[in-house]
Amino acid sequence: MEAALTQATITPTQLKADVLRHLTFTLGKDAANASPYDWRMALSFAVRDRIVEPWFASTRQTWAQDRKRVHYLSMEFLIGRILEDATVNLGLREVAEEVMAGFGQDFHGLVEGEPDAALGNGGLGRLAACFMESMATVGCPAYGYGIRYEHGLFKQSFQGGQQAEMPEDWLSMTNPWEFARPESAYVIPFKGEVKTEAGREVWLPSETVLASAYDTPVIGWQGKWANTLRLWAAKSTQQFDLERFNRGDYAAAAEPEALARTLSRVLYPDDTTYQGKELRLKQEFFLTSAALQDILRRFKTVHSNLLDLPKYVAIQMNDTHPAIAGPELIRLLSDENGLSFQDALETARGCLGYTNHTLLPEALERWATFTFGTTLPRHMQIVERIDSWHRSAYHPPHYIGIVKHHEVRMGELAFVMAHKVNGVSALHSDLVKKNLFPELNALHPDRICNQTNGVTPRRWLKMSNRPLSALITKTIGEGWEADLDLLRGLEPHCEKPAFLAEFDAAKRANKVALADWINTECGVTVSPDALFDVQIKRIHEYKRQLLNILQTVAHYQRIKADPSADYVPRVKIFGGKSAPGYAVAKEIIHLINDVARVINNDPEVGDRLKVIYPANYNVSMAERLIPAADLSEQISTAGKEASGTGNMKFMINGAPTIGTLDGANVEILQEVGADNFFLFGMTTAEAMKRREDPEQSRKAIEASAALPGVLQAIAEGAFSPEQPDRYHGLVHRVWHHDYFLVAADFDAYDAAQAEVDKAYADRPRWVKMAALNTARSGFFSSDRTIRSYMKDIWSIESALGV
Ligand code: 26Q
Repeated sequence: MEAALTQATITPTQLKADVLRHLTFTLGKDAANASPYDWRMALSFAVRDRIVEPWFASTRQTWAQDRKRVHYLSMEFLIGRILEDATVNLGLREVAEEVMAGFGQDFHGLVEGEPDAALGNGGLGRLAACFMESMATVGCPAYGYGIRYEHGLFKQSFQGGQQAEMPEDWLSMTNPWEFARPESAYVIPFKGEVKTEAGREVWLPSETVLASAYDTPVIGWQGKWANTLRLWAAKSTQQFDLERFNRGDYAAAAEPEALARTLSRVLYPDDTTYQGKELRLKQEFFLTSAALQDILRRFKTVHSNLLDLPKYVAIQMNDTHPAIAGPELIRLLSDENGLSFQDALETARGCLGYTNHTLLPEALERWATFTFGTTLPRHMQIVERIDSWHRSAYHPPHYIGIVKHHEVRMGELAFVMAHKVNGVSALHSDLVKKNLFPELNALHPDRICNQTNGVTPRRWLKMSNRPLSALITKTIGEGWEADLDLLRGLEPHCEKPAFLAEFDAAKRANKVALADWINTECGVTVSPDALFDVQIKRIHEYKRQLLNILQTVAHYQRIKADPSADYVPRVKIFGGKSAPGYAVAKEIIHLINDVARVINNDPEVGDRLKVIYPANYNVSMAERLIPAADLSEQISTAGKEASGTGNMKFMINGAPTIGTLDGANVEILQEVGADNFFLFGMTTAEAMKRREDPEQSRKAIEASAALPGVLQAIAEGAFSPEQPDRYHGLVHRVWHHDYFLVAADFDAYDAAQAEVDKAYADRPRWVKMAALNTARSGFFSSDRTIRSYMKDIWSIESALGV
C-alpha cells in the first residue's frame, strides 16, 4: 500500500517564511518586539502546518478504502510537550534550530516554554500517549478519545519537605496543537427515570451536558501517517438563561454553563485508591457516550447495517474507566437504533476490548448500585440484563456476578462485554488469569491474552537522548527509530573498546547536563562521576520508595562508621507525586526530603552520597533524568506492578536495572540476560507465602545486620531533630504491618546494591553492561505492542503496509 504521504521536506528558507508569517498574521506581532512566547507560538503554528497535510491524506485514505479503525478510549493521555516531538517526527528539528537561531532565539529555550499536557496520572496515561504515537507510526487508522481537562495533574512543591499541591493550568496559554470542532458536539444525558412505553424502555434524563470536540493531530515517524486525538470539553446545553438575565440576575444566568463545565474541569489525581465519587462516574460516562455517539455517526455516514459494526470498528477500553461503554453501546444500538437486546450485545462485544492495568484490590472500580442507578438509571437496567444473560448462557458458579453486594463491578462488566481482555506484561496477564478473574477465565479460556507494554523510541531515545542517538546512527545507520530490533546490531560493537568509550562519553555528556540542572534546580552540587541511581514514578507503598530510602540510610551509616574506606560515589535521585489524600505516601516523601537534608549537609560525606528529589516530576523531567541514569530502580513487591514502562525507558537509554521479578522486569531480564541485571528479592509466590506469617517483618528486621539501626535512627529523629517522633508511626508499621515486605526484602536489596557498586567500579564491565541494555531493548518499542494489538485484538491491517 502507498504511503499516505512521503516525508515533506522543508528548507530553512520556507520554514523561516512560515514562522514570520504566523508571527505577523496569526499572532499579530512585529518581530521587533516579539517575546519568546510569541516565537514559540509562531514556530508551533508553522510546524503544525506541516502536520495538517499528512493528517488530511491519512483521513482521506481511510475513508476512501473504508478501513477499520481503532478507537482508544482513555480517561488519561499523559502527552507532555508536543513541539519538539513533532519536529523530530517531521525531520525538522535541525532546520528549526537553525531558523530560530537566525531570529536570535534558542530553539531549546523555546521548546521548554511549552507546558506539559499532563492529562494523566502516570503509567496508564503515558502508555496511551505512546500508543497514539506508535499507531501513527505504523499506520494504524485510529482515534484517541479522552477528556479535555481544564486542569491536568496538580503541580507538586515541597514545603518543609512535605508535598503541597497547586492547580495546574496548561490552558491559560494558547494551545496551538488543538482545533476546536464546535460542530462535533453531542448531548450527554444523566439521571431522571426510565418509563415503559408500548413495551419499550424510554429514558427520560433530568440533566444533560454537551460534549464538544477538540482535535489534536498525532503525527507518526517521518510524517507518513497521522491520527486524531479527540478530547471532549463539557459545555452547557442551555447556552445562557435568558429569562434570568432579563430579570437582571446576571450571575445566575451563567450558572448552567459553570455547572456543566465542572464535568471536564479537573483530572482525578488518585491512581490506585478508587473512591465512589459521582462526579468521576459522570466523567467516565461523558467520555464514553460522546465517543460512542461519534463512532456511530461516522459509521452511519457510510454503512447502514449496524450488525457490521465490528468489521469496521474496534474499541479499546483503557482499564475499566470507560467500561460503561458496554451498556452504553447496547443502549445506543437497541434503544436508539432499534436492534434487539441480543443483537446489540453481540455487536458491542464484537467491537470491545478491555485492557487491565492493575491487580490491587483497592484500585478495582466498583460503583454502589445506588450511585450507578441514580446517575445512569437505564444503564443499571442494562447491566442487570447483561448479568442475567451471562448467567443463563454460561452458568457461572453463583459467586461471580457483575452486580454483587449492591455494587456494580466494572472489571467483571468489562470482561463479559469484551471479546478480548489483556494484561500488560507476561507475568501480569498470568496473574489476571489465575488471581483476578479465575472463574471468568475458566468460562472463557480464549479471552485473556497478553500484550506486553512498550514505549515510543522517538520520544524516549531519538528526541530526549541526542548523544546516544547520534552514536547509534553512526554505528548501525538509520532506521532503528522505526525498527528498534535493529539495535541488536550494536551487540558486536559492545566488545570494542572504541565503541564503549563513545557510549560512555554519551552517557557522561547527559550526566554533566543533568548535574548542571540539579545545581540550578535544587542547589546541590553533584559529581558527574558518581553513579546516578534513579527511582522516578508515582509514590506508592507497593513501589517501595521506602525500601530505597532505608537502604540509603544504611549506606550513610556505613560511611559515617568508616569514613576512610573506599566508596563508589552515588547520587540517589527520586521523583514522583503522591495522591493528595494518600497519607502514607506523603510521609515517605517527607522522609526522603528529611534524609536528603541531613546527608547533603554532612561534610564528612561529601561526594560519596547525595540525595536529590526535585519537585514536580513529570514527562519533561523524565526526559532529562532517564538519559543520564546509570541505574534504574524497579523494586516493587513482586506481583504488584502490572508492567512498568519507566523500566523500559531506562533500558533503552543504557541504564541497567536493579529490580524484582515483577511486571515487565521479568521480560527485561529475559532479554538482557542475568549478567546485565541486578536481580533481588522474593518472587510473587514467595511473597504470598511470606505474608502468611504474621511475625514476618519483625523476624526479618531482627535477622538483618543493618536494618534495626536504620529504623532506630529514623525513629529517634536522627533525620527530623525538630520533631523527633515524626516517623514513629512509619517505623512502627515497618515492624508490625509490613504488607509490602520492605523488611523481608531489605537485605537482598542491600546486597544487590553492593553488587552494583562492584560492577560500577569495574569501568569496562559497567559500560558494556549499559550498552548491552540498549542493544537488547528492541522488544520494548510500543510499535511492537501496537502491531500485536492490531493482530490479536483489533484485526486491523496497517494502512502503510508495514
Ligand atoms: C480510578 C477511579 C477513580 C479515580 C481514578 C482511578 C484511576 C486512575 C488512574 C485508577 C488507576 C489509574 C492508573 C493506573 C496506572 O497507571 N497503572 C499502571 O499502568 C501502567 C501501564 O500499563 C503499568 O505499566 C503500571 O504497572 C500500572 O501501575
